[in-house]
Amino acid sequence: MKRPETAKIRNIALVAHGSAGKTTLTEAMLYSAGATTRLGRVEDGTTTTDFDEDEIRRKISIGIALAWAEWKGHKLNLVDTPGFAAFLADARNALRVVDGAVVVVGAVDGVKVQTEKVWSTAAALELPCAVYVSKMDRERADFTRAVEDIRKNLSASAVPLHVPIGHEAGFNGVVDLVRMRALRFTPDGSGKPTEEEIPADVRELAESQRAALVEAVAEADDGLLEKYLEHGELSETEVRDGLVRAIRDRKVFPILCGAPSRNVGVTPLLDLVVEAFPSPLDRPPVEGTDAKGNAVRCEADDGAPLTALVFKTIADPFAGKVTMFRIYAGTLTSDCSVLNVSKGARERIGQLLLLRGKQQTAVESLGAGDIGAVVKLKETGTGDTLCDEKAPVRLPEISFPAPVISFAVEPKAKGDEDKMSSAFTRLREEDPTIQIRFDPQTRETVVSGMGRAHVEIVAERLKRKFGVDVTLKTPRVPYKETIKARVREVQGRHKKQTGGRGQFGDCWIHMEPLPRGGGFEFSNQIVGGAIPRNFIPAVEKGIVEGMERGAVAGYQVVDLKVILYDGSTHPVDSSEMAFKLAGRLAFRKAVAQAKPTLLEPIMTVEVVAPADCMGDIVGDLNSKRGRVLGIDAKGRNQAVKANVPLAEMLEFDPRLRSITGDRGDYSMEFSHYEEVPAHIQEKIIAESKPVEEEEE
Ligand SMILES: Nc1nc2c(ncn2[C@@H]2O[C@H](COP(=O)(O)OP(=O)(O)OP(=O)(O)O)[C@@H](O)[C@H]2O)c(=O)[nH]1
Ligand SMILES: [Mg+2]
Repeated sequence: MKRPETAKIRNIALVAHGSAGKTTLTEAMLYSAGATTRLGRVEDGTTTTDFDEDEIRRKISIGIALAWAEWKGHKLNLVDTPGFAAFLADARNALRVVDGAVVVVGAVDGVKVQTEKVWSTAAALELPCAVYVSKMDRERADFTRAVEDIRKNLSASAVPLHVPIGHEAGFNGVVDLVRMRALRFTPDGSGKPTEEEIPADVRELAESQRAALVEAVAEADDGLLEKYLEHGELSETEVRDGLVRAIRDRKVFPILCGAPSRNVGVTPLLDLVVEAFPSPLDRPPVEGTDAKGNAVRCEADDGAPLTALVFKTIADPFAGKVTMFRIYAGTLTSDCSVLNVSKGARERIGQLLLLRGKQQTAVESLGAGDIGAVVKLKETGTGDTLCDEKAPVRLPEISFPAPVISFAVEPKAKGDEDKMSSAFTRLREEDPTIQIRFDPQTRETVVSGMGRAHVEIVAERLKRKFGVDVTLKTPRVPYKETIKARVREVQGRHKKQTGGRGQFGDCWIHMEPLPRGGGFEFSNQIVGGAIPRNFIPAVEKGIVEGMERGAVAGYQVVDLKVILYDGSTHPVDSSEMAFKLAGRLAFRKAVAQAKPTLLEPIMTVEVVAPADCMGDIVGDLNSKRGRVLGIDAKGRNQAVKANVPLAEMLEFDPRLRSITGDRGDYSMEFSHYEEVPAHIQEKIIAESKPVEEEEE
C-alpha cells in the first residue's frame, strides 16, 4: 500500500480477559475491511492473528500479533493481544504503543479480573477506549446486563453507542444511536449492513439510550451542556463532533456490540475507529531523553529524526528474529542503519515489513506514527529504542512483571545443557517474562514464568523451535540453615602423624546466632600469636566451607557469628590446609551443639479475585501455613495479601484456577526467611539425605 499520512493512521490494541473474543473480532475486522478473503475461526486454527503453532493447538492467543487493514482511506494497525494472565505483559506492551484501545467484554461473562487490569493500564496511559460487547449471539447474552456491569466495574462514563437488534441466535443488527438508524447484517457473514428504520420492539430502548448518550456527550463539554439544557436536544453533528472530542479526552467510553464470529456489528467498529479514535498526531508527543539526559519531545513528524520503540520480538530459528516497532518520530526506510540507543549498537535495517499475522508485505518506508517490523536485527530486543545516529533519544523503558511460578528444568538428553541454555537466551528475547537461573543452593537450573501454562509453552517451544527436549519438575525449595543457641569454647583440632611430615592445626571458637539476614561474621580475638596470623584466614575459610555444606540437611548455614579466640600451632607440621580442616571441624562440632534448625523462604503473595471466592482463597492460604496480612477492595474484586512459605506456593497456580474458575490472579515476591516448623523439618531432613550423600 501507499505510505499513509500520519493523520490517516489508527493504531488500535484489542485487549480483554482470556477468550473474550479479541482474535475473533480482529479476524472479522480484517475480513470486513477486505484485508482477508475468508473469515477464519479460532476453533479451526484459521485466524490471521493466532497463527503460531502453540496458539493453534491451544486455541488461545499467546503473544502480540499485528494485522494491518485499510478502511475508508485510513490505515489501521490492529494489535491483537493475549488475555490470559500469564501473557498479560504483551497486552501491556501493546497498549504502550497504540493510540486507542478496544476493550472486549463477553456478553455472557461480563467484566473479569483481567478486563479490569487492562482497563487500568489503558487509564494510566490515558488511552481513549471503546468497549465492545462480543458474542451477542450466544445463549444468555444480555446487553443491558453487560452495560450495567461495564458501568459499575470499568467506568460510569461508559455509554452505549449502539443497542442490539434481536436476541441470542436471532441477534442480527444494531441501532446506531447517533443517527438513530438500524443496521441489519445479512446472515452470509459478509459483514455488510443494510440501513433501515428502527424496529418497533427496540425503539423504546434506543430512545432511552440515545438520551443517555446525548447527555453524556453534553456533560463532557460546557458549551454543549448549555445548549442541551436550553433546548433539551443536540443536533446530529453536535452529537457526533462532541462524541469524538469526548472519546479522545476519555470523558466518554462508547459501548458497541456484535457477534464477530458471524460478522455482525463489526463494520460500525471500523467506522468508529476511523472517525473518532485519534491519529498519532492527535496524541500528546512521547517524551524521551537525549544523550545529555535532557527531556526531548518526539513529535509525530515524518521529517523529524527517527525515534522508534521495539515492543515485541519473535525468535524464529529459521526465518530469523522478527522485531516489531512503533515509530514515534521521523521516517524509517529499508536498507539503512540506525542506532539502538539502549544497547549502544548500530543496527542494519534490511527490508521493512508490514505484518498481517504471519504474512509479510515489503514496504520501502514507514512514516511517523506507523507500526512495522523488520527481520534479523542482531542486538535489538524488546523495549529498545531505535533512532537516528545523529540525534540519539531514549524512550522510557518497558518494564516486565516478576514471574510467579518456577520449575526445575533439565534436558532429557545428557550433554544438551549448553544447547538448552542458548535456546533459553533466544526465547528470552521473545519473552522477557521468562527467567532462567542456576541455583547453586539446590544445584538446579530453574525456569520461572507467569504461570504453569506459560512455562509449559516455553518447554514446548524449546523442543519445537530449538530441538531441545526438557523435563519440568517442581523445583527444590532453597532452604537455609541457622543456629538458635550460643555455644562457647569449642575446639577443632586436626592432627595427623603418618610417616614423613605431619599435619597440625588447632583452634578454639565461640559461636552465636545473628538476627535474620545477618549473614556471617567472623571475629578474630587471638592474642599473643596462639595461631600465627597467616593461618587465621585459613581457619575462617574452613568455617565458611562448613557453612556451605550445611549442618542438618545440607543447605547453606547463615546468620551466625564465629569468634576465634584461641588455638595452638606446631613449628613444623602446621599449614594452611591443617588450619582449614581445624576450622571446619570446630564449625561442625559447634553447630551441632548450637541447636541447628532449618529456614525456609517466605513469600509475600497478593491474590486478586471476585469477593465470592475470597473465603475459599483465605481458607486455602491458611491451610498452607499462610498468614493473611489484610484484605482490600479492588474495584469489584478483593485483594488479599499474605505471607506464605514458598514450599506451599509451588502448586498454587492450578489451585487458584480451580477455586476461582480462572477469575483470579496472583503475584508473589520473596519476603524473608523463617524457621521451618519442627514436624515439617523432619520430613525435609529425611528427604534431603541423598543431596548430602551426593556431595560427599
Ligand atoms: N458465539 C460466538 N462465539 C464467539 C464469538 N467471538 C468469539 N467467540 C468464541 O469465543 C472463543 C474465544 O474467542 P477468541 O477470539 O479466541 O478470544 P480471545 O479474546 O482472542 O482469547 P485469548 O486471545 O485467548 O485471550 C472462541 O471459541 C470463539 O469462537 C462470537 O461473536 N460469538
Ligand atoms: Mg486471542
